[in-house]
Amino acid sequence: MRLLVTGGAGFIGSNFVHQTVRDRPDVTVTVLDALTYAGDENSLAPVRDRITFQRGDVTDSELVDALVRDSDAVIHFAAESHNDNSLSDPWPFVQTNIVGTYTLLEAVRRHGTRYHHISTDEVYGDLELDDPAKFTADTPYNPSSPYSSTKASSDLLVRAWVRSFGIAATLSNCSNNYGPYQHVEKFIPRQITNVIDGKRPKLYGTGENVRDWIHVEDHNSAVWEILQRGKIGETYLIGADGEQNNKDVVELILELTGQPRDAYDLVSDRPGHDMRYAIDSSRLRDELGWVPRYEDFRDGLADTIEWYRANEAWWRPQKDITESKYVELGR
Ligand code: NAD
Ligand code: TDX
Repeated sequence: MRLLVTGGAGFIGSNFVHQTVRDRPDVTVTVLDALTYAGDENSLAPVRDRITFQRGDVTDSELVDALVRDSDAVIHFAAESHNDNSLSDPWPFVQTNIVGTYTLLEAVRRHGTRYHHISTDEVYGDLELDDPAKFTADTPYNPSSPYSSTKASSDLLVRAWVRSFGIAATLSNCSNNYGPYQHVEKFIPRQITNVIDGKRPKLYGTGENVRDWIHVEDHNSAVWEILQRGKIGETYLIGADGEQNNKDVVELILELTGQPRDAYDLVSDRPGHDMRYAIDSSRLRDELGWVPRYEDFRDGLADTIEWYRANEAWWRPQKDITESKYVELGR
């Protein structure tokens, strides 16, 4: 199989490429990535001689057409992915997340290529802390931020292209990922690298907000199940029953790094901050038999902390510039 992976130099995409090269020698991987501030070719260094890397933009229709023509399937990870950035400047989110998806869909339609769309649970909005409900594929879309609204828009384009043009697409909406190669702007790597630097973790608001954590390897194993055995047109929610509030996550990072559990700062809240996400992944488990491997968050987090300690050369160039953006935001 010839697989085109967009956003393969980002966090989840690079882990997907590593996993694919490691476990599926019959698959030929081409990565299309614009190498924005969030993309790093070094994330692909361990597999660089086993893949083809094409630097380019998913909104470049000529380039996308040529790459899709030569592929059997496309996994579309590329996106602007950080909520805080989308509040400061929404335009790149509209361009990459909406126009980029449109560009891929049109190429897939022309060439009859199998397409899998990577999306997020944030399209469903948020839940109250005491709500027993979890998100399912039938939960109405209700995105809160410029980021999540552009992801929601891209999902709706995919659904319309399936129904109107009959493209062979599946969608997945996953909860918060953690693991190696995640940019230091994101919550868990930001706090781990703060502690490594002798700085205090920063919790938005009161730290009560809940995220449903999943290890990136589990997200990617689910994507492979869906690509191979998912029903065309179907949406699968990916989650590993990993609900934790932000305060508990920070306290665990402090404990695992030998710091006092209260050595963090509360900082100003993110505008429009979603309170809670929670995924019901029973369709994926029941229909496709998927099970997560990383069931112990504490162990997965400890491994991730070790990875950031061992790979300072990978994240160090991004750290100061990222923190200076947060200083401007007062967070
Ligand atoms: P990331 O920001 O780490 O990586 C995004 C990658 O896309 C980068 O390599 C970047 O260079 C590339 N890119 C950005 N704009 C591009 C463009 N116009 N053309 C080509 N490449 C471009 O993001 P991530 O966390 O790995 O997220 C990957 C996907 O998974 C996104 O679609 C995101 O919405 C989705 N998702 C992420 C999470 C999470 O917790 N991180 C959870 C659910 C879904
Ligand atoms: O310094 C911080 N302190 C803090 O308390 C940062 C960076 C974040 N937070 C909070 C905000 C959220 O409640 O931690 C939680 C996680 O924040 P992010 O890592 O920014 O993730 P989130 O906004 O939940 O979105 C993530 O999950 C869904 C990804 O970034 C998205 O791409 C994905 O779609």
